[in-house]
Amino acid sequence: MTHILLKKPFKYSMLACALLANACAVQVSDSVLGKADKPDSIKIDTVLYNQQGYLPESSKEVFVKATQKVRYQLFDANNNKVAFGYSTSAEIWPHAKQPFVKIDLSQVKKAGIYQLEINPETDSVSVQINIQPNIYKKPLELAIKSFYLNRASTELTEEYAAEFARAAGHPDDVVYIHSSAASEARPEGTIVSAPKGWYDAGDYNKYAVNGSVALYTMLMAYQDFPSIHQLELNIPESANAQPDLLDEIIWQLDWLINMQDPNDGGVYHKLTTKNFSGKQMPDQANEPRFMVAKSVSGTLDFAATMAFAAHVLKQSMPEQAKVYQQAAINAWHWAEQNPDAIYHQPEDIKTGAYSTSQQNLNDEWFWASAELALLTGNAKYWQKAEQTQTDMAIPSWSYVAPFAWIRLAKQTQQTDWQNKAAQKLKTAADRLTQTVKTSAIAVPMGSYQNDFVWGSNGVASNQILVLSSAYQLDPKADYKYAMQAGLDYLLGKNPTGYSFVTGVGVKTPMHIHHRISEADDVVKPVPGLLAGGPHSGQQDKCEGYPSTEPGLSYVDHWCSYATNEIAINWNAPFVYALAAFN
Ligand code: 9MR
Repeated sequence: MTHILLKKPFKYSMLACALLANACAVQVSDSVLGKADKPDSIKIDTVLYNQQGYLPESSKEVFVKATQKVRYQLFDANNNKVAFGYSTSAEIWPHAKQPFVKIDLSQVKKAGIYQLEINPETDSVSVQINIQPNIYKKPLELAIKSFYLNRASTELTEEYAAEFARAAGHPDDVVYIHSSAASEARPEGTIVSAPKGWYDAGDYNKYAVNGSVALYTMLMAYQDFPSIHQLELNIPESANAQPDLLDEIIWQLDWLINMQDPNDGGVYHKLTTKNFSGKQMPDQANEPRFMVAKSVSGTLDFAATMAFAAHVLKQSMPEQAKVYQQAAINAWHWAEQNPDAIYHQPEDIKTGAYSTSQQNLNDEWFWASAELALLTGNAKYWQKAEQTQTDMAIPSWSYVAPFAWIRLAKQTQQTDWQNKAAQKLKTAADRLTQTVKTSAIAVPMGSYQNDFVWGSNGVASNQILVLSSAYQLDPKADYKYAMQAGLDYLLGKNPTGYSFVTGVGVKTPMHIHHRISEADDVVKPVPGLLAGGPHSGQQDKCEGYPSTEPGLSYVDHWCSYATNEIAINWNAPFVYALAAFN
Protein backbone atom coordinates (compact mmCIF):
# COMPACT_ATOMS: atom_id res chain seq x y z
CA MET A 1 0.00 0.00 0.00
CA THR A 2 1.31 3.38 -0.85
CA HIS A 3 0.62 6.52 1.05
CA ILE A 4 1.37 8.70 -1.93
CA LEU A 5 -1.24 9.40 -4.52
CA LEU A 6 -1.37 12.03 -7.17
CA LYS A 7 -4.95 12.49 -8.20
CA LYS A 8 -4.97 13.70 -11.77
CA PRO A 9 -4.22 11.44 -14.77
CA PHE A 10 -1.45 13.58 -16.20
CA LYS A 11 0.50 12.98 -13.03
CA TYR A 12 0.81 9.22 -13.34
CA SER A 13 4.40 9.53 -14.45
CA MET A 14 4.95 11.51 -11.28
CA LEU A 15 3.34 8.74 -9.23
CA ALA A 16 5.80 6.20 -10.61
CA CYS A 17 8.59 8.61 -9.90
CA ALA A 18 7.31 9.23 -6.36
CA LEU A 19 7.09 5.52 -5.63
CA LEU A 20 10.57 4.85 -6.88
CA ALA A 21 12.46 7.76 -5.52
CA ASN A 22 10.12 9.20 -2.95
CA ALA A 23 11.42 12.60 -3.77
CA CYS A 24 10.31 13.93 -7.12
CA ALA A 25 10.32 17.63 -7.63
CA VAL A 26 7.03 19.04 -8.79
CA GLN A 27 7.33 22.47 -10.29
CA VAL A 28 4.68 24.90 -9.23
CA SER A 29 4.04 26.77 -12.45
CA ASP A 30 2.09 29.60 -10.90
CA SER A 31 1.54 30.75 -7.39
CA VAL A 32 -1.98 30.22 -6.13
CA LEU A 33 -1.58 33.51 -4.36
CA GLY A 34 -1.02 35.48 -7.50
CA LYS A 35 2.11 36.53 -9.29
CA ALA A 36 4.96 35.00 -7.46
CA ASP A 37 8.29 35.77 -9.05
CA LYS A 38 9.87 32.47 -8.17
CA PRO A 39 7.37 29.81 -7.24
CA ASP A 40 8.35 27.16 -4.72
CA SER A 41 9.10 23.68 -5.88
CA ILE A 42 7.09 21.37 -3.64
CA LYS A 43 8.37 17.83 -3.31
CA ILE A 44 6.82 14.82 -1.67
CA ASP A 45 9.51 14.84 0.96
CA THR A 46 9.13 18.50 1.71
CA VAL A 47 5.73 17.75 3.18
CA LEU A 48 6.36 17.28 6.89
CA TYR A 49 3.66 15.11 8.42
CA ASN A 50 3.21 12.11 10.63
CA GLN A 51 3.63 9.37 8.05
CA GLN A 52 2.07 6.77 10.31
CA GLY A 53 -1.00 8.87 11.05
CA TYR A 54 -2.97 10.56 13.78
CA LEU A 55 -5.44 9.75 16.51
CA PRO A 56 -8.94 11.14 15.81
CA GLU A 57 -8.83 13.67 18.64
CA SER A 58 -5.21 14.75 18.30
CA SER A 59 -3.81 17.88 16.70
CA LYS A 60 -2.80 17.34 13.08
CA GLU A 61 -0.33 19.97 11.98
CA VAL A 62 1.29 19.45 8.62
CA PHE A 63 4.15 21.62 7.34
CA VAL A 64 5.39 22.25 3.85
CA LYS A 65 8.80 23.56 2.96
CA ALA A 66 7.84 26.68 1.07
CA THR A 67 8.67 30.36 1.07
CA GLN A 68 5.07 31.43 0.48
CA LYS A 69 1.57 30.32 1.39
CA VAL A 70 0.27 27.17 -0.28
CA ARG A 71 -3.30 26.16 -0.97
CA TYR A 72 -4.55 22.80 0.15
CA GLN A 73 -7.55 20.52 0.00
CA LEU A 74 -8.25 17.33 1.86
CA PHE A 75 -10.33 14.50 0.38
CA ASP A 76 -11.81 11.54 2.17
CA ALA A 77 -11.91 8.02 0.74
CA ASN A 78 -15.13 8.84 -1.17
CA ASN A 79 -13.49 11.82 -2.77
CA ASN A 80 -15.45 14.34 -0.71
CA LYS A 81 -13.55 17.50 0.02
CA VAL A 82 -13.59 17.70 3.81
CA ALA A 83 -11.18 20.58 4.33
CA PHE A 84 -9.48 23.23 2.25
CA GLY A 85 -7.82 26.59 2.55
CA TYR A 86 -4.47 28.27 2.70
CA SER A 87 -1.49 27.56 4.83
CA THR A 88 0.05 30.12 7.13
CA SER A 89 2.92 32.28 5.88
CA ALA A 90 6.42 30.93 5.95
CA GLU A 91 8.57 30.89 9.05
CA ILE A 92 12.18 29.79 9.35
CA TRP A 93 13.03 26.83 11.56
CA PRO A 94 16.49 27.81 12.82
CA HIS A 95 17.80 24.25 13.19
CA ALA A 96 17.49 23.72 9.44
CA LYS A 97 17.53 27.37 8.34
CA GLN A 98 14.62 26.61 6.04
CA PRO A 99 11.15 28.18 5.66
CA PHE A 100 7.96 26.27 6.41
CA VAL A 101 4.24 26.95 6.14
CA LYS A 102 1.59 25.24 8.27
CA ILE A 103 -1.61 23.44 7.30
CA ASP A 104 -3.74 22.65 10.32
CA LEU A 105 -6.04 19.65 9.86
CA SER A 106 -6.89 19.27 13.55
CA GLN A 107 -10.59 19.85 12.95
CA VAL A 108 -10.80 16.62 10.93
CA LYS A 109 -11.61 14.03 13.57
CA LYS A 110 -13.31 11.25 11.68
CA ALA A 111 -11.30 8.05 11.30
CA GLY A 112 -10.33 7.40 7.71
CA ILE A 113 -7.71 7.56 5.02
CA TYR A 114 -7.45 10.96 3.43
CA GLN A 115 -5.50 12.58 0.65
CA LEU A 116 -3.99 15.97 1.26
CA GLU A 117 -3.39 17.88 -1.96
CA ILE A 118 -1.10 20.85 -1.93
CA ASN A 119 -1.34 23.56 -4.59
CA PRO A 120 -4.12 21.69 -6.42
CA GLU A 121 -4.56 24.05 -9.35
CA THR A 122 -0.97 23.93 -10.36
CA ASP A 123 1.27 20.90 -10.32
CA SER A 124 0.09 19.40 -7.13
CA VAL A 125 1.65 17.05 -4.69
CA SER A 126 -0.42 14.81 -2.50
CA VAL A 127 0.21 12.74 0.61
CA GLN A 128 -1.94 10.27 2.48
CA ILE A 129 -3.13 11.25 5.95
CA ASN A 130 -4.30 8.39 8.13
CA ILE A 131 -6.59 8.97 11.07
CA GLN A 132 -7.33 5.90 13.19
CA PRO A 133 -7.93 5.27 16.89
CA ASN A 134 -5.32 2.51 17.13
CA ILE A 135 -2.81 3.99 14.75
CA TYR A 136 0.18 3.62 17.13
CA LYS A 137 -0.46 0.04 18.25
CA LYS A 138 1.50 -1.60 15.46
CA PRO A 139 4.50 0.74 15.83
CA LEU A 140 4.49 0.05 19.57
CA GLU A 141 4.49 -3.69 19.01
CA LEU A 142 7.30 -3.37 16.49
CA ALA A 143 9.33 -1.12 18.78
CA ILE A 144 9.09 -3.60 21.67
CA LYS A 145 9.67 -6.58 19.43
CA SER A 146 12.88 -5.00 18.18
CA PHE A 147 14.34 -5.72 21.63
CA TYR A 148 13.61 -9.40 21.13
CA LEU A 149 15.19 -9.24 17.67
CA ASN A 150 18.28 -7.71 19.29
CA ARG A 151 18.66 -10.34 22.02
CA ALA A 152 22.09 -11.78 22.73
CA SER A 153 22.81 -15.44 23.54
CA THR A 154 19.89 -17.02 21.78
CA GLU A 155 18.77 -18.47 18.51
CA LEU A 156 15.84 -16.68 16.89
CA THR A 157 13.60 -19.17 15.14
CA GLU A 158 11.29 -18.44 12.24
CA GLU A 159 8.32 -18.97 14.46
CA TYR A 160 9.09 -15.78 16.37
CA ALA A 161 11.42 -13.89 14.09
CA ALA A 162 10.11 -14.75 10.59
CA GLU A 163 12.69 -13.62 8.04
CA PHE A 164 14.89 -12.31 10.84
CA ALA A 165 15.53 -15.81 12.19
CA ARG A 166 19.21 -16.29 13.00
CA ALA A 167 21.61 -18.59 14.79
CA ALA A 168 22.51 -17.95 18.42
CA GLY A 169 25.46 -15.67 19.06
CA HIS A 170 27.44 -14.47 22.06
CA PRO A 171 26.58 -17.14 24.65
CA ASP A 172 28.60 -15.05 27.13
CA ASP A 173 29.08 -18.01 29.43
CA VAL A 174 32.84 -17.58 29.03
CA VAL A 175 33.76 -13.98 29.80
CA TYR A 176 37.32 -13.15 30.88
CA ILE A 177 38.09 -10.74 33.65
CA HIS A 178 40.15 -8.03 31.95
CA SER A 179 43.25 -6.69 33.71
CA SER A 180 41.37 -3.43 34.41
CA ALA A 181 38.78 -5.43 36.37
CA ALA A 182 41.08 -7.80 38.24
CA SER A 183 40.52 -8.20 41.97
CA GLU A 184 41.75 -10.61 44.60
CA ALA A 185 38.66 -12.77 44.34
CA ARG A 186 38.64 -12.59 40.55
CA PRO A 187 42.16 -12.19 39.14
CA GLU A 188 42.80 -11.34 35.48
CA GLY A 189 41.68 -14.15 33.19
CA THR A 190 39.10 -15.55 35.62
CA ILE A 191 36.14 -16.87 33.67
CA VAL A 192 32.72 -15.52 34.62
CA SER A 193 29.34 -15.78 32.94
CA ALA A 194 26.73 -13.13 32.00
CA PRO A 195 24.52 -14.42 29.20
CA LYS A 196 21.34 -12.89 27.74
CA GLY A 197 20.58 -9.17 27.60
CA TRP A 198 20.11 -7.00 24.54
CA TYR A 199 22.91 -5.93 22.23
CA ASP A 200 23.52 -2.28 22.98
CA ALA A 201 23.04 -0.91 19.52
CA GLY A 202 24.50 -1.60 16.09
CA ASP A 203 27.35 -3.33 17.93
CA TYR A 204 27.28 -6.55 19.93
CA ASN A 205 28.57 -5.31 23.27
CA LYS A 206 26.69 -4.94 26.54
CA TYR A 207 27.28 -1.88 28.68
CA ALA A 208 26.20 -1.48 32.32
CA VAL A 209 25.47 2.25 31.99
CA ASN A 210 23.38 2.10 28.87
CA GLY A 211 21.92 -1.32 29.59
CA SER A 212 20.62 0.00 32.92
CA VAL A 213 19.20 3.21 31.47
CA ALA A 214 17.36 1.32 28.72
CA LEU A 215 16.06 -1.28 31.16
CA TYR A 216 14.90 1.39 33.62
CA THR A 217 13.00 3.15 30.84
CA MET A 218 11.29 -0.09 29.79
CA LEU A 219 10.37 -0.71 33.44
CA MET A 220 8.85 2.78 33.57
CA ALA A 221 6.70 1.99 30.54
CA TYR A 222 5.68 -1.29 32.15
CA GLN A 223 4.81 0.45 35.40
CA ASP A 224 3.04 3.52 34.01
CA PHE A 225 0.92 1.87 31.30
CA PRO A 226 -0.71 -1.35 32.51
CA SER A 227 -2.75 -1.54 29.30
CA ILE A 228 0.37 -2.54 27.37
CA HIS A 229 0.70 -5.68 29.50
CA GLN A 230 -1.87 -7.14 27.16
CA LEU A 231 0.25 -6.80 24.04
CA GLU A 232 1.01 -10.09 22.37
CA LEU A 233 4.48 -10.00 20.92
CA ASN A 234 4.92 -13.58 19.73
CA ILE A 235 8.14 -14.26 21.59
CA PRO A 236 9.27 -17.65 22.97
CA GLU A 237 7.84 -16.80 26.42
CA SER A 238 4.44 -15.75 25.05
CA ALA A 239 2.78 -18.93 26.28
CA ASN A 240 3.59 -18.24 29.94
CA ALA A 241 1.32 -16.37 32.33
CA GLN A 242 3.37 -13.15 32.38
CA PRO A 243 2.96 -10.16 30.09
CA ASP A 244 5.24 -10.44 27.07
CA LEU A 245 6.70 -7.04 27.83
CA LEU A 246 7.75 -8.29 31.27
CA ASP A 247 9.39 -11.34 29.71
CA GLU A 248 11.38 -9.05 27.46
CA ILE A 249 12.40 -6.91 30.44
CA ILE A 250 13.48 -10.00 32.37
CA TRP A 251 15.78 -11.02 29.50
CA GLN A 252 17.78 -7.87 30.22
CA LEU A 253 17.49 -8.14 34.02
CA ASP A 254 18.89 -11.69 33.86
CA TRP A 255 21.97 -10.32 32.15
CA LEU A 256 22.38 -7.15 34.18
CA ILE A 257 22.37 -8.88 37.56
CA ASN A 258 25.45 -10.84 36.45
CA MET A 259 27.39 -7.67 35.69
CA GLN A 260 27.84 -7.35 39.44
CA ASP A 261 30.77 -8.96 41.22
CA PRO A 262 29.04 -10.81 44.08
CA ASN A 263 32.25 -10.58 46.12
CA ASP A 264 32.08 -6.83 46.63
CA GLY A 265 28.99 -5.42 44.88
CA GLY A 266 30.93 -3.51 42.21
CA VAL A 267 29.55 -3.57 38.68
CA TYR A 268 31.71 -4.04 35.60
CA HIS A 269 31.42 -1.14 33.21
CA LYS A 270 30.95 -3.39 30.20
CA LEU A 271 31.02 -6.86 28.73
CA THR A 272 32.77 -6.45 25.41
CA THR A 273 35.14 -7.65 22.75
CA LYS A 274 38.36 -5.66 22.47
CA ASN A 275 37.35 -4.11 19.15
CA PHE A 276 34.07 -3.60 17.36
CA SER A 277 33.34 -6.63 15.18
CA GLY A 278 32.96 -6.47 11.41
CA LYS A 279 29.64 -6.57 9.60
CA GLN A 280 28.95 -10.12 10.74
CA MET A 281 25.95 -11.98 12.05
CA PRO A 282 26.10 -12.66 15.82
CA ASP A 283 27.15 -16.31 15.44
CA GLN A 284 30.05 -15.27 13.18
CA ALA A 285 31.31 -12.58 15.52
CA ASN A 286 33.00 -14.73 18.11
CA GLU A 287 36.02 -12.84 19.38
CA PRO A 288 36.71 -13.33 23.13
CA ARG A 289 34.58 -11.30 25.52
CA PHE A 290 35.86 -9.42 28.56
CA MET A 291 34.52 -7.88 31.72
CA VAL A 292 36.13 -4.45 31.83
CA ALA A 293 36.76 -2.21 34.89
CA LYS A 294 34.20 -1.72 37.62
CA SER A 295 33.01 1.89 37.54
CA VAL A 296 31.07 4.21 39.83
CA SER A 297 28.74 5.29 37.00
CA GLY A 298 27.98 1.73 35.91
CA THR A 299 27.52 0.65 39.52
CA LEU A 300 25.20 3.53 40.46
CA ASP A 301 23.08 3.19 37.31
CA PHE A 302 22.83 -0.52 38.11
CA ALA A 303 21.81 0.32 41.69
CA ALA A 304 19.07 2.71 40.58
CA THR A 305 17.71 0.25 38.04
CA MET A 306 17.79 -2.76 40.35
CA ALA A 307 16.09 -0.75 43.10
CA PHE A 308 13.37 0.30 40.69
CA ALA A 309 13.01 -3.28 39.40
CA ALA A 310 12.56 -4.42 43.01
CA HIS A 311 9.86 -1.79 43.45
CA VAL A 312 8.01 -2.56 40.21
CA LEU A 313 8.17 -6.35 40.59
CA LYS A 314 7.56 -6.60 44.34
CA GLN A 315 4.06 -7.97 43.88
CA SER A 316 4.46 -10.17 40.85
CA MET A 317 7.93 -11.62 41.59
CA PRO A 318 8.54 -11.18 45.35
CA GLU A 319 11.55 -13.51 45.61
CA GLN A 320 13.35 -11.95 42.65
CA ALA A 321 12.48 -8.49 43.91
CA LYS A 322 14.40 -9.22 47.11
CA VAL A 323 17.42 -10.27 45.06
CA TYR A 324 17.27 -7.05 43.05
CA GLN A 325 16.94 -4.98 46.22
CA GLN A 326 19.99 -6.57 47.80
CA ALA A 327 21.97 -6.19 44.57
CA ALA A 328 21.09 -2.49 44.53
CA ILE A 329 22.15 -2.01 48.15
CA ASN A 330 25.44 -3.83 47.59
CA ALA A 331 26.16 -1.77 44.49
CA TRP A 332 25.52 1.53 46.28
CA HIS A 333 27.88 0.49 49.06
CA TRP A 334 30.61 -0.41 46.62
CA ALA A 335 30.25 3.03 45.03
CA GLU A 336 30.46 4.64 48.46
CA GLN A 337 33.73 2.84 49.13
CA ASN A 338 35.13 3.49 45.65
CA PRO A 339 33.96 7.01 44.80
CA ASP A 340 36.96 7.68 42.55
CA ALA A 341 36.52 4.68 40.31
CA ILE A 342 35.59 6.66 37.22
CA TYR A 343 35.77 4.79 33.96
CA HIS A 344 38.94 5.13 31.90
CA GLN A 345 39.00 3.20 28.67
CA PRO A 346 41.94 0.73 28.84
CA GLU A 347 44.36 0.98 25.92
CA ASP A 348 43.53 -2.36 24.39
CA ILE A 349 39.74 -1.79 24.50
CA LYS A 350 38.22 0.22 21.64
CA THR A 351 34.46 -0.24 22.02
CA GLY A 352 31.92 2.27 23.41
CA ALA A 353 33.09 4.27 26.42
CA TYR A 354 29.95 5.62 28.10
CA SER A 355 32.28 7.41 30.47
CA THR A 356 31.44 10.12 32.97
CA SER A 357 33.96 12.43 34.58
CA GLN A 358 34.35 12.71 38.34
CA GLN A 359 32.72 16.15 38.53
CA ASN A 360 29.67 14.88 36.65
CA LEU A 361 28.78 12.01 38.93
CA ASN A 362 26.24 13.81 41.09
CA ASP A 363 23.32 12.89 38.84
CA GLU A 364 24.22 9.19 39.10
CA TRP A 365 24.49 9.50 42.89
CA PHE A 366 21.19 11.33 43.06
CA TRP A 367 19.35 8.78 40.93
CA ALA A 368 20.64 5.72 42.81
CA SER A 369 20.12 7.37 46.20
CA ALA A 370 16.59 8.49 45.42
CA GLU A 371 15.59 5.03 44.20
CA LEU A 372 17.10 3.34 47.25
CA ALA A 373 15.59 5.91 49.58
CA LEU A 374 12.12 5.26 48.19
CA LEU A 375 12.63 1.52 48.30
CA THR A 376 14.07 1.22 51.81
CA GLY A 377 13.16 4.47 53.55
CA ASN A 378 16.69 4.54 54.94
CA ALA A 379 17.75 8.08 55.97
CA LYS A 380 21.29 7.76 54.64
CA TYR A 381 19.95 7.47 51.09
CA TRP A 382 17.69 10.50 51.54
CA GLN A 383 20.66 12.42 52.87
CA LYS A 384 22.78 11.53 49.88
CA ALA A 385 19.94 12.44 47.52
CA GLU A 386 19.71 15.80 49.26
CA GLN A 387 23.45 16.40 48.83
CA THR A 388 23.76 15.30 45.23
CA GLN A 389 20.55 16.52 43.57
CA THR A 390 21.15 18.24 40.25
CA ASP A 391 18.74 19.95 37.88
CA MET A 392 15.81 18.55 35.98
CA ALA A 393 16.32 18.33 32.19
CA ILE A 394 15.76 15.64 29.56
CA PRO A 395 17.10 12.25 30.69
CA SER A 396 19.91 10.55 28.77
CA TRP A 397 22.57 7.92 29.51
CA SER A 398 24.92 10.72 30.51
CA TYR A 399 22.41 12.73 32.54
CA VAL A 400 20.21 10.58 34.74
CA ALA A 401 18.98 13.05 37.38
CA PRO A 402 15.68 13.54 35.47
CA PHE A 403 14.83 9.88 36.11
CA ALA A 404 15.06 10.61 39.83
CA TRP A 405 12.92 13.75 39.57
CA ILE A 406 10.26 11.98 37.53
CA ARG A 407 10.19 9.10 39.96
CA LEU A 408 10.03 11.44 42.98
CA ALA A 409 7.24 13.43 41.35
CA LYS A 410 5.13 10.31 40.92
CA GLN A 411 5.51 8.90 44.43
CA THR A 412 3.44 9.84 47.46
CA GLN A 413 5.58 8.72 50.41
CA GLN A 414 7.63 11.90 50.75
CA THR A 415 5.51 14.97 50.20
CA ASP A 416 8.31 17.52 50.35
CA TRP A 417 10.27 15.75 47.67
CA GLN A 418 7.07 15.07 45.75
CA ASN A 419 6.10 18.75 45.64
CA LYS A 420 9.52 19.89 44.64
CA ALA A 421 9.90 17.20 41.98
CA ALA A 422 6.42 17.81 40.55
CA GLN A 423 7.27 21.49 40.23
CA LYS A 424 10.48 20.71 38.37
CA LEU A 425 8.73 18.26 36.09
CA LYS A 426 6.03 20.79 35.31
CA THR A 427 8.60 23.50 34.56
CA ALA A 428 10.37 21.18 32.12
CA ALA A 429 7.10 20.21 30.43
CA ASP A 430 6.08 23.88 30.19
CA ARG A 431 9.38 24.69 28.58
CA LEU A 432 8.91 21.93 25.99
CA THR A 433 5.34 23.04 25.31
CA GLN A 434 6.41 26.64 24.90
CA THR A 435 9.00 25.57 22.34
CA VAL A 436 6.39 23.67 20.34
CA LYS A 437 4.11 26.70 20.33
CA THR A 438 6.79 29.02 19.00
CA SER A 439 8.56 26.54 16.70
CA ALA A 440 8.23 27.05 12.94
CA ILE A 441 7.45 23.33 12.58
CA ALA A 442 5.75 22.88 15.97
CA VAL A 443 8.27 20.53 17.59
CA PRO A 444 9.86 20.43 21.05
CA MET A 445 13.36 19.93 19.61
CA GLY A 446 15.47 22.95 20.42
CA SER A 447 14.08 23.42 23.93
CA TYR A 448 17.44 22.76 25.52
CA GLN A 449 20.84 23.67 24.19
CA ASN A 450 22.07 20.20 23.41
CA ASP A 451 19.04 18.62 21.83
CA PHE A 452 20.83 17.94 18.57
CA VAL A 453 23.45 15.51 19.80
CA TRP A 454 24.49 11.99 18.84
CA GLY A 455 21.21 10.19 19.42
CA SER A 456 19.00 13.29 18.98
CA ASN A 457 16.02 11.04 18.32
CA GLY A 458 16.61 9.59 21.77
CA VAL A 459 16.34 13.15 23.06
CA ALA A 460 13.11 13.66 21.09
CA SER A 461 11.72 10.43 22.55
CA ASN A 462 12.71 11.37 26.08
CA GLN A 463 11.04 14.76 25.62
CA ILE A 464 7.79 12.87 25.10
CA LEU A 465 8.55 10.77 28.19
CA VAL A 466 8.93 13.98 30.22
CA LEU A 467 5.74 15.49 28.78
CA SER A 468 3.82 12.29 29.36
CA SER A 469 5.05 12.12 32.95
CA ALA A 470 3.89 15.70 33.54
CA TYR A 471 0.58 14.85 31.89
CA GLN A 472 0.12 11.94 34.28
CA LEU A 473 0.27 14.42 37.17
CA ASP A 474 -1.58 17.25 35.51
CA PRO A 475 -3.57 16.24 32.40
CA LYS A 476 -3.29 19.53 30.57
CA ALA A 477 -4.31 19.67 26.91
CA ASP A 478 -1.10 21.59 26.25
CA TYR A 479 1.06 18.65 27.31
CA LYS A 480 -0.88 16.27 25.12
CA TYR A 481 -0.49 18.66 22.20
CA ALA A 482 3.26 18.84 22.76
CA MET A 483 3.52 15.05 23.04
CA GLN A 484 1.80 14.67 19.70
CA ALA A 485 4.11 17.30 18.23
CA GLY A 486 7.10 15.29 19.44
CA LEU A 487 5.81 12.02 18.04
CA ASP A 488 4.99 13.70 14.73
CA TYR A 489 8.60 14.89 14.55
CA LEU A 490 9.94 11.35 14.88
CA LEU A 491 7.45 9.90 12.42
CA GLY A 492 8.02 12.39 9.62
CA LYS A 493 7.30 15.97 10.67
CA ASN A 494 10.92 16.96 10.29
CA PRO A 495 12.88 18.49 7.42
CA THR A 496 14.86 15.35 6.56
CA GLY A 497 11.65 13.86 5.13
CA TYR A 498 12.17 10.64 7.08
CA SER A 499 10.03 8.80 9.50
CA PHE A 500 12.99 7.68 11.60
CA VAL A 501 11.64 4.26 12.56
CA THR A 502 12.40 1.25 10.40
CA GLY A 503 9.24 -0.16 8.85
CA VAL A 504 6.97 2.63 10.14
CA GLY A 505 5.98 5.35 7.68
CA VAL A 506 6.52 6.00 3.99
CA LYS A 507 10.13 7.11 3.75
CA THR A 508 12.01 5.19 6.43
CA PRO A 509 15.67 4.29 7.06
CA MET A 510 16.81 1.33 4.96
CA HIS A 511 20.52 1.27 5.81
CA ILE A 512 20.69 1.65 9.57
CA HIS A 513 24.02 1.10 11.29
CA HIS A 514 22.99 -2.22 12.82
CA ARG A 515 25.20 -5.21 12.16
CA ILE A 516 22.34 -7.70 12.08
CA SER A 517 20.32 -5.65 9.59
CA GLU A 518 23.40 -5.15 7.44
CA ALA A 519 24.74 -8.71 7.54
CA ASP A 520 21.54 -10.73 7.16
CA ASP A 521 20.30 -11.43 3.67
CA VAL A 522 17.05 -9.57 4.19
CA VAL A 523 16.74 -6.35 2.17
CA LYS A 524 14.68 -4.51 4.74
CA PRO A 525 16.20 -3.68 8.12
CA VAL A 526 14.94 -5.15 11.38
CA PRO A 527 11.66 -3.25 11.99
CA GLY A 528 10.78 -1.03 14.93
CA LEU A 529 14.25 0.48 15.35
CA LEU A 530 14.72 4.21 15.82
CA ALA A 531 17.65 5.78 13.95
CA GLY A 532 19.92 7.97 16.08
CA GLY A 533 18.90 11.11 14.23
CA PRO A 534 20.30 14.37 12.91
CA HIS A 535 23.03 16.47 14.51
CA SER A 536 25.92 18.34 13.03
CA GLY A 537 28.77 16.30 14.57
CA GLN A 538 29.29 14.09 11.49
CA GLN A 539 31.95 12.18 13.49
CA ASP A 540 31.74 9.26 11.05
CA LYS A 541 32.93 11.49 8.18
CA CYS A 542 30.38 9.80 5.96
CA GLU A 543 29.71 11.15 2.50
CA GLY A 544 26.24 12.21 1.52
CA TYR A 545 25.14 14.39 4.42
CA PRO A 546 22.73 16.85 2.80
CA SER A 547 23.64 19.69 5.15
CA THR A 548 25.61 20.65 8.22
CA GLU A 549 22.55 22.22 9.86
CA PRO A 550 21.79 20.21 13.02
CA GLY A 551 18.20 19.43 12.09
CA LEU A 552 19.13 18.26 8.60
CA SER A 553 22.45 16.57 9.12
CA TYR A 554 21.31 12.96 8.77
CA VAL A 555 22.11 10.35 6.18
CA ASP A 556 20.50 6.95 5.72
CA HIS A 557 23.70 5.06 5.16
CA TRP A 558 25.40 2.19 6.99
CA CYS A 559 28.52 4.30 7.30
CA SER A 560 26.74 6.95 9.36
CA TYR A 561 27.12 5.52 12.83
CA ALA A 562 26.77 9.06 14.19
CA THR A 563 23.24 9.59 12.81
CA ASN A 564 21.95 6.25 11.59
CA GLU A 565 22.88 3.80 14.33
CA ILE A 566 20.20 2.41 16.58
CA ALA A 567 20.51 1.93 20.35
CA ILE A 568 18.46 0.47 23.16
CA ASN A 569 18.54 3.72 25.15
CA TRP A 570 16.84 5.50 22.24
CA ASN A 571 14.36 2.75 21.43
CA ALA A 572 13.28 2.41 25.07
CA PRO A 573 11.95 5.99 25.45
CA PHE A 574 10.42 5.60 22.01
CA VAL A 575 8.54 2.58 23.38
CA TYR A 576 7.51 4.71 26.35
CA ALA A 577 6.30 7.48 24.04
CA LEU A 578 4.20 5.14 21.92
CA ALA A 579 2.86 3.42 25.01
CA ALA A 580 1.71 6.81 26.28
CA PHE A 581 -0.48 7.15 23.17
CA ASN A 582 -1.90 3.65 23.43
O1 9MR B 1 25.07 7.31 22.65
C1 9MR B 1 26.46 7.53 22.72
C2 9MR B 1 26.75 8.99 22.43
O2 9MR B 1 26.19 9.79 23.44
C3 9MR B 1 28.24 9.21 22.32
O3 9MR B 1 28.47 10.55 21.91
C4 9MR B 1 28.83 8.24 21.32
C5 9MR B 1 30.33 8.39 21.15
O4 9MR B 1 31.00 8.07 22.32
O5 9MR B 1 28.54 6.91 21.70
C6 9MR B 1 27.17 6.61 21.74
O6 9MR B 1 26.98 5.31 22.18
C7 9MR B 1 27.44 4.26 21.35
C8 9MR B 1 28.26 3.34 22.26
O7 9MR B 1 29.42 3.99 22.66
C9 9MR B 1 28.58 2.02 21.60
N1 9MR B 1 27.41 1.39 21.07
C10 9MR B 1 26.70 2.24 20.12
C11 9MR B 1 26.25 3.49 20.82
C12 9MR B 1 25.36 4.33 19.92
O8 9MR B 1 26.06 4.94 18.90
